[in-house]
Amino acid sequence: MASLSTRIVIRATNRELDIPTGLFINNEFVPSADSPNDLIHLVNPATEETICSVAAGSAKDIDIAVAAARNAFNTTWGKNVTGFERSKLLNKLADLIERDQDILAEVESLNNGKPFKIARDFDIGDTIQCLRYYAGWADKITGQTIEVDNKTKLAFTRHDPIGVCGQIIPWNYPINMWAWKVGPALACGCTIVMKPSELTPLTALMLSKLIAEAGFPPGVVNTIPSLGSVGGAALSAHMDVDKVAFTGSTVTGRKIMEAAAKSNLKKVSLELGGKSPQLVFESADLEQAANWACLGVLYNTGQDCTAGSRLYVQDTIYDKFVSLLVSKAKELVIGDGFDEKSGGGPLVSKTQFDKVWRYIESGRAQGAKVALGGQKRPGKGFFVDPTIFTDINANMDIVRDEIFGPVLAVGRFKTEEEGISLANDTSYGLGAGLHSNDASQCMRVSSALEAGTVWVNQYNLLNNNVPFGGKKQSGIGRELGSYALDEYTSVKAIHWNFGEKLD
Ligand code: TXE
Repeated sequence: MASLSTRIVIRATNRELDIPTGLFINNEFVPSADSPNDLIHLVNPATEETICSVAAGSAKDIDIAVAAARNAFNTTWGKNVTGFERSKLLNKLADLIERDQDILAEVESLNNGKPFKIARDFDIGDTIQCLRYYAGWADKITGQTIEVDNKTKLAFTRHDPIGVCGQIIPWNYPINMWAWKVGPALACGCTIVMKPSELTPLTALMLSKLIAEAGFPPGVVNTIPSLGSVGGAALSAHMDVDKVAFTGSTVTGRKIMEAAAKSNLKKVSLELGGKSPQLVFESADLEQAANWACLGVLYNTGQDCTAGSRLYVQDTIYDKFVSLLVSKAKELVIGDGFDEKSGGGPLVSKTQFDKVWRYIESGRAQGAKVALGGQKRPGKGFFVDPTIFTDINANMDIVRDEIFGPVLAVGRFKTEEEGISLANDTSYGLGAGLHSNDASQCMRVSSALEAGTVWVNQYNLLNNNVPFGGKKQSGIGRELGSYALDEYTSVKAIHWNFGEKLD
């Protein structure tokens, strides 16, 4: 039977840690109710060694967790807790994460592969800010007072917490995605059943422990590590879940929406894949544009939903820009996350590694030219070096599909119209970027690009107070900023008659 915690050793830092490995329900770690022997085995993507195993929750465990969340919603949380209290607890949680920042970053790096320092300073640094940002909102969730037909009537709205939320998160930013979902849900007074990715559940389990330590009542946040086809599917189809929030692939997003439609029509928000374009115009600061373009596609080793994986360069500067880009991309060291020199880690899994290689091979087979990388490394670990393709055309798989690795397809355009049309030639609409020193051009092009986020003279930076989400097949709904609060509240209109009599 699965144990409820395990000791792991982080060799790089000589740290020994007891990590929870059970299901987290009602503020306690418990075994699966009906499949206690089912385990998920976790692998360190830098070494391919086993880290440990965690419980694999079943559909029945999801039922139990949803019942706990419903009970908390109806008793200690939901409309029974003040905004001040929610704010205090969210701030306390942020403080505890800050206290444990190094430990969490080590485990994130071990499980996901990303560099420890990036996990600590950016992923977890942003998480702390995100929770504090939503702590600030918790006591400011208000409706409107609306004048209606005559002086004897008034209408007002309340923004009620939507209820029990299923939250299904991926493996590329395990802690950030946790915070983006937990922060606004708790600020609004919702309760949660969280299903972390089966590849990277460790930090979600550690954060669950901090939920209890912060003093959230039992059942407010429950965590069920589980396979997507089991726990994720059960949450999406559950009749007593009021909302499901998802980040992951477009294929899975479709399944979730279908399950929601076929069950109780729960509210759905989806943050899905992308094939985000960047345009480099001749007036751009080329040095800067190359820096941002590299960050855009290589950050997190390309495992980024907004990865700027298609780059279109104006033909007058094409040759100069491509050689600049290649020389900058070469500088990035992809290596073990605990190696100080690593700017990027391995891909998260063998599956992801094989997928990225299939695309690199298809790029070659379909006639693109390799300007950088494209060679397999010897040895252990799911490492892929930055790879840049040129001489692309619109039908190539590397131009159409989300690869989710450090692979860039570079094309060229003559006119602004052609650049915009190439950029928008995709079924996705998550991110887009443009680099230009012509202000009117920046305004024209940013409004013409079909994406939920457009970066001008930068790429891939997000802020907790700015909304994020996709158009087209990149998703539905918005996370971050005040917009995320709409995803976790339901508006009730109250019509109040204080004078009109019916004859
Ligand atoms: O994603 P999945 P995978 C893209 C990226 C990547 C590809 C495949 O291109 O290569 O997706 O990755 C849960 N019902 N993105 O297979 O399956 C699953 O357990 C409910 C982009 O890992 O979408 C995990 O918790 N849930 C993306 C989560 O969905 C289900 C981030 C994501 O896994 C489920 C990750 C089901 N039927 C991958 N099946 C982004 N937008 O950032 C799986 N899950």
